[in-house]
Amino acid sequence: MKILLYNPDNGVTRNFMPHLWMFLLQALTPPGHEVVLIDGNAQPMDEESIARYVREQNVGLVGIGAMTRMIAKAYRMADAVRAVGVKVVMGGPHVTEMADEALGRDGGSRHADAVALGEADETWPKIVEDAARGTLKDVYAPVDDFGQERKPSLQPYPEIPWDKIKLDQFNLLPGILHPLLKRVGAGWGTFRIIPVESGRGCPYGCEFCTVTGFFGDSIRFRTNESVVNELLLLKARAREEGGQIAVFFIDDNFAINVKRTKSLLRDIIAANAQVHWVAQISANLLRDEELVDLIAAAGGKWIFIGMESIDPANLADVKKGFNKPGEYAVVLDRLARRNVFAITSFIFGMDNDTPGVAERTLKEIRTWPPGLPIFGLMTPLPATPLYKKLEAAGRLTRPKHWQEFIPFAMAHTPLKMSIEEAHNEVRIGWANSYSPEAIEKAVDSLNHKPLGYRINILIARLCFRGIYFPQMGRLAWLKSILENRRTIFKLIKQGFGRGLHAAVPSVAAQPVTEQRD
Ligand code: B12
Ligand code: SF4
Repeated sequence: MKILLYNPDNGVTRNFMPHLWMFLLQALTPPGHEVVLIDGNAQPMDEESIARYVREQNVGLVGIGAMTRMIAKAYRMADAVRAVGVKVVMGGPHVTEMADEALGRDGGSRHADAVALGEADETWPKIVEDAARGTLKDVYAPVDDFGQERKPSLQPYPEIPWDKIKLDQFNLLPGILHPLLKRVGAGWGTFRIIPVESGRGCPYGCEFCTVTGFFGDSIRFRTNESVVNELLLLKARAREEGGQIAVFFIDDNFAINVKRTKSLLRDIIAANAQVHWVAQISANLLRDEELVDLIAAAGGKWIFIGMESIDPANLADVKKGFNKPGEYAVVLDRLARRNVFAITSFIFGMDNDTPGVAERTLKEIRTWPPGLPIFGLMTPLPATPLYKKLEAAGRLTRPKHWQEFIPFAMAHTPLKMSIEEAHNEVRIGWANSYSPEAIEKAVDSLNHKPLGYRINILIARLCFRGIYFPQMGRLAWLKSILENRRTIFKLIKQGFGRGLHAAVPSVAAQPVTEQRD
């Protein structure tokens, strides 16, 4: 049977990274079936084209995964596939919580023939076999023989054949840059960011987050060996195809067990398996100097920190009181001293926020080493404690906001400001952090740092501005490049001064050595 695994585009930005679930399920598919992956962010498709594709390619089963914000598109694509008589199974965080919606049991129309609840590592082979036999069931739940929920241990973990998988659709380097990159030299034919997980689960239970409910509060880890082998495979692939690979450790809290993280990082270093990587780590875990040393030595370049707010009352309100705004600056300095950048994520529209919250936050941010601040709105995702609280209080203004997804739009009214005011605060946050002046200031303030480090933040800022300001397509990119030409030319000038080869950081092909001031 030919199986298509499809992830819809998010309609706003092009994701910079493919989705892990597809590669994982592909690796877990029983032998005898062919699996094709299409990520809508890399290969945009509409209803007509997916229907045509499954007919022409004789696809026997389509698996669709989606987050809440892509679910409306996912349903439309599923409807188109089912209309040509091909079975659809859906999985992922949204349909796990809203299975009745996907199956048309809530009074709406049916979109999926089957739904895979929760983690599907163990149910997927069964789904494929049932589909091949024509005995697909409505619901597949990860349970043991006694009907108790069973979470995959991640030991053993399937080997994802990164050396063989077709990754053509996931090259981040636009064709327009190829001639320039050829001048830079070998090793820049492709640039891919690959998702890798080292563990699952988070015990913290922040009120707005799906993770504790979905993956559970006990953490499961892969063995160090299996993670290291995966990195070595990726590194070898980058070398073979004359390209660059960076890794996104998608664990929700990569250092949740500091002792284990340190041992993994030591093993990465010992095996010379360093590639440049990004990981999410909460600020409270970055107090440990040795951990941060190891992060830098093992290839860590960007750490995503869910700061959420600089107001302790807001943090306590959403059960994230373990974040201490008073120590944010120290943590960021600790990373910056090792040339590790921080992606600092904030949420506006929290219940203690008042107009002016963006400026108050920006004022703090300006005192920190430059990084990548990002701003979002408090969003009640289905089945989270936040959703339940707001629903019980009658505060949801768009209870089924995902059915008509609007980017950067609230679905409830915060207590101390209006919805419009909250939207405005987010606009102020982005406009002030990603204006050409702000980008120039950030790059200039790093004049004492290596050129590669400054190029890194320039490219990252140009990419990240696309999360909020529409930046799809060549014209939008060209506009952004023109607006930032002063900063770009400054760096190019310095680069040619030193020789461009020396200036452009190689991402994967060389061992990463710790850079200190
Ligand atoms: C990496 C990541 C991203 C990446 C993008 C996704 C990517 N390319 O990988 C980035 C950083 C861009 C991102 C952004 C956002 N993310 Co995000 N992200 C994640 C993260 C950390 C890891 C995803 C992952 O790979 N997990 C590991 C895999 C193995 O798990 P999985 O995807 O759930 O798949 C398993 C099952 O769900 C199931 N399954 C999944 N799909 C399918 C399909 C089929 C057919 C079947 C059978 C089974 C199946 O099988 C898999 C194996 O068990 C998750 C949290 C998490 N731990 O999952 C949040 C998460 C998915 N993100 C979330 C959110 C909210 C966002 C944002 C909206 C945040 C924001 N406010 O801006 C944005 C928007 C994304 C967009 N561009 O539209 C939420 C989604 C909740 C929801 N109900 O939708 C999550 C769960 C985190 C959270 N705090 O709650 N994200
Ligand atoms: S926000 Fe981060 S720390 Fe909080 S529960 Fe979710 S994954 Fe855990």
